[in-house]
Amino acid sequence: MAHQALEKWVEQIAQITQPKTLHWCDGSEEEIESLYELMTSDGTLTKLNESKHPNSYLARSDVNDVARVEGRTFICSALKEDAGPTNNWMAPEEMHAVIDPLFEGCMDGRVMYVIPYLMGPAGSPLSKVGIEITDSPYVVANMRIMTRMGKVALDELGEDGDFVKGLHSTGDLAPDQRYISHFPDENLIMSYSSNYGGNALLGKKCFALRLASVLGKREGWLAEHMLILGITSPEGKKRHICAAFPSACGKTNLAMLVPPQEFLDAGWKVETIGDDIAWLKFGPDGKLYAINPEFGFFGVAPGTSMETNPNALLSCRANTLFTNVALCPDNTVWWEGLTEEPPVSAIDWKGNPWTPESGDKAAHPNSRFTAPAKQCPSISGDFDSPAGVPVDAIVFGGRRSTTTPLVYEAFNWQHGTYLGATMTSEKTAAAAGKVGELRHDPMAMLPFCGYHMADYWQHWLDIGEKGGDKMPRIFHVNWFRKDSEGRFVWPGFRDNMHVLKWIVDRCDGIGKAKETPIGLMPDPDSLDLEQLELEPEDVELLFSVDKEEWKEEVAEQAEYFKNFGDKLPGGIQDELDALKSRIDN
Ligand code: O2Y
Ligand code: MN
Repeated sequence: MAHQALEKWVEQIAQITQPKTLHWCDGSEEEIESLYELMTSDGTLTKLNESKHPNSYLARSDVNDVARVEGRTFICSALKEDAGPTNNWMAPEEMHAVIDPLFEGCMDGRVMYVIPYLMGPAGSPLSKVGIEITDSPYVVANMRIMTRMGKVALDELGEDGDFVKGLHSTGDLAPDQRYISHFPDENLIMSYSSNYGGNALLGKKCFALRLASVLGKREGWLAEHMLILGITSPEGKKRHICAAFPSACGKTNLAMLVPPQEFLDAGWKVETIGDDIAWLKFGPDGKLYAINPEFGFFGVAPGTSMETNPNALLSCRANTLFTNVALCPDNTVWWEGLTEEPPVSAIDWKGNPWTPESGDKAAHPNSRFTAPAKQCPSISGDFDSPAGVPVDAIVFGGRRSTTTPLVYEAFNWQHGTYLGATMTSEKTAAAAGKVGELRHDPMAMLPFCGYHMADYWQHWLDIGEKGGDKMPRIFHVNWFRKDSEGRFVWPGFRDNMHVLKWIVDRCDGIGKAKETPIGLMPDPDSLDLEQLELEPEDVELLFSVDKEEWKEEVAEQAEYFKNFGDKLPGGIQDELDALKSRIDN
């Protein structure tokens, strides 16, 4: 028996959008082969060199459609108050009045694809079903990599299961008609006039973070912008870490970290469960368990190389869709940072001839690879586990050239929530705004929290209250501290393993820590940094807490919290007051 509410909705959308045909996606090989054939013959895709990139393709997006558009992303809750000061809000009826007419007849002459997809492993109590309706075969191909698509999702849905509705149309890609709209009360996403990434692959940021965060608040769980990794010690003890970082902080690299040789020799193992999103729910034993709701990686290409992230590069060798990277004469791909030597010539992301002398970027800075997660050499055997993995530690991070030490631990869950709520990062050249300027990005959820940020912090406090002493420990890291000459002091990349080991040691009750005004910090010798050959003054800087800098930090945090008025949770205010008094004394 079919799911009647689903069939009715699909019929209704077809009536409105008037496609020439309707196609229910089953996720089969035959289906994707025919879509790839269609898209190569109409020029949407270029087939890549079959021996070097088997079954892989290159797409170029419209030049005005190359990234998520926060300015045109809306939370349409009934009350403005429920979207809060960090989201764009429009009343649901007002947004419907704007966006519904855009969908009228918008699929004329096009195929309407119905994509059933599952976020999370089959049979998991943490997983949820979404249905995306789209007129873009490129979106279908991406969704097939990024989610568990087709029959598996319909089986999970059954005859009367709940699902999140997503309606997407390419429109004519006009930026001023672009709307990424979320209707939490209707479990509905409507996206118009963009075919790019987070704007169009509705399972990712729109469902798995913005709507899921609202569902999590209602149902007592957390939808987080976090990687998930597993670390196994030489003794065979496995620990799991979820970590949230703003963009440009090396999140994908950490998710796929290859430990330094001495750790490998000693028997340490790091495994990847997720690179971007984690759903966390209480298990039957009262601990928090995490799943990665996604099935693939939508990774940023520039800067990815065998040196910076071999596991990412190996993940996208085959069965991969590249978007906005450069095309080499032998039909392989290239982007800035892939190799030291650029190709002698290429076709750039806009489709124009390119040489290194041209001075332009060959690949767009936000160019991407969409690759199956299971192709990652470090993927964990628990990736498909319906129960998820027990979370031992949560790590927050940011890019700070001053003030914030390499690593410290929160005193408790409430203090840890405060560390997440006060996350800041310096803007890099890739982000809009002045380089170096601080941007607040609480829990790295600023663009992704689907409701009032202060209510979200309260939800974190409530979850902590419920979990009691079974909650994960919370840490803060900063890989980006600079010396007076502007040089990064910490080598980063593989050597972040030294910090992860201290975190794991803390979870095991063997890592030593001392109390400081900002939290619990390691003695530098408990990190065993000998191999790194750091100068003593570098080590001192990495672990220093300068009271004058922290006085400014606290004042700035207090100023930031004014944006949330009397919605600011008491627990967060208490932590601010306590930090201020520890710094002042
Ligand atoms: O511009 C986009 O649509 C991609 S943004 C993105 C992609 C993968 C993982 N995270 C992000 C992000 O913005 O956090
Ligand atoms: Mn992300």
